[in-house]
Amino acid sequence: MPKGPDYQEIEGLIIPKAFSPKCLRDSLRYKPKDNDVFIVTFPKCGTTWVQHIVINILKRGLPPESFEEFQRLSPFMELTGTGIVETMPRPGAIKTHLPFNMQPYSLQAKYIYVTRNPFDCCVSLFHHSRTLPVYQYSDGTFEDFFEIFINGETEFGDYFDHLLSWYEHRNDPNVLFLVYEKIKADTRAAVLKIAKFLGQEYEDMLVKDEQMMENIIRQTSVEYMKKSTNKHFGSFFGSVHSDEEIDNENIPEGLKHVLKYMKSINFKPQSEFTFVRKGIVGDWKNHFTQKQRERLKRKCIEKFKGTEIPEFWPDILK
Ligand code: PPS
Repeated sequence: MPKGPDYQEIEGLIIPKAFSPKCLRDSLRYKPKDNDVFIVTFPKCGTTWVQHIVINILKRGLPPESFEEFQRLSPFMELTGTGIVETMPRPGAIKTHLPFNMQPYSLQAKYIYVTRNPFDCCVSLFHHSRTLPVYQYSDGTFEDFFEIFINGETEFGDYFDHLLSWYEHRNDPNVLFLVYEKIKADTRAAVLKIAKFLGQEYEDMLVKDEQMMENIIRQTSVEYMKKSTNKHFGSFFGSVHSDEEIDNENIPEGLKHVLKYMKSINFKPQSEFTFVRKGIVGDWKNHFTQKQRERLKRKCIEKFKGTEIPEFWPDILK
């Protein structure tokens, strides 16, 4: 039996064991407001990057200043719970990792879905699970993790079902469907597309102000985010919080739950989290054996049959 990270299953969905089951249940029942924007992904497909692009656009060229501000403007609903989502400043963007059939959905809300090739996604989720202590997976092997991934048994379920569930909605007027590798190849075009989707005034603002556009591209680059975002995440998750600190009313319910969970597993403080890791296309080549490559490729061919998805990643799936 391959050993996976510490997970739990709530309402048929696999989530990290550190998450509050109540927050997940509340999230599944959240009623979207008309001006809600959601950023939806399978884990490790470019969520944090697109969250930062959206925040930089909404803040008219300024990046988030702290972890707390980032959370306020773009909470991860299944993690934080719905309390902070109900009261967050709008416009903002709510992060979820839900497949379409579980996503709180309204035609009056907007959804940005981001996908990434499954090879790099698998590698990225492997490192994420090994690095964050809550998964108790620091000794996890890629060999084991690969089996969990290809069997659709990682957090948030099966990569392929997730992608296919949203692919069907790629042309809906309230859905913007993005591909990580395409954002990487032409970030400027992607930023403009996202701005237009958020509202014509944001696209006009960027077309008029070249300096703002350049600032946003720089402030959402992997080099910039490796420094700022990793520091922000480390400032919150890197230390052991006292009971009084956890009781602070400004900390969302689900984050309190995670902080308590971290204490219960004797988490050791660490100053930085490599949440933003390499941010490149093709790191999978440093991890996959030939056999693993062939198996995942076969699965892609079978699952993506009859769709245009293979065209997203011609180099890998040709
Ligand atoms: S999560 O936990 O699901 O929210 O993770 P997510 O943000 O979706 O994915 C993390 C991967 O995205 C990379 N990343 C970036 N790539 C390019 N540019 C920027 N600015 C950027 N920010 C984050 C991050 O490094 C993870 O990929 P890997 O391959 O692990 O480096």
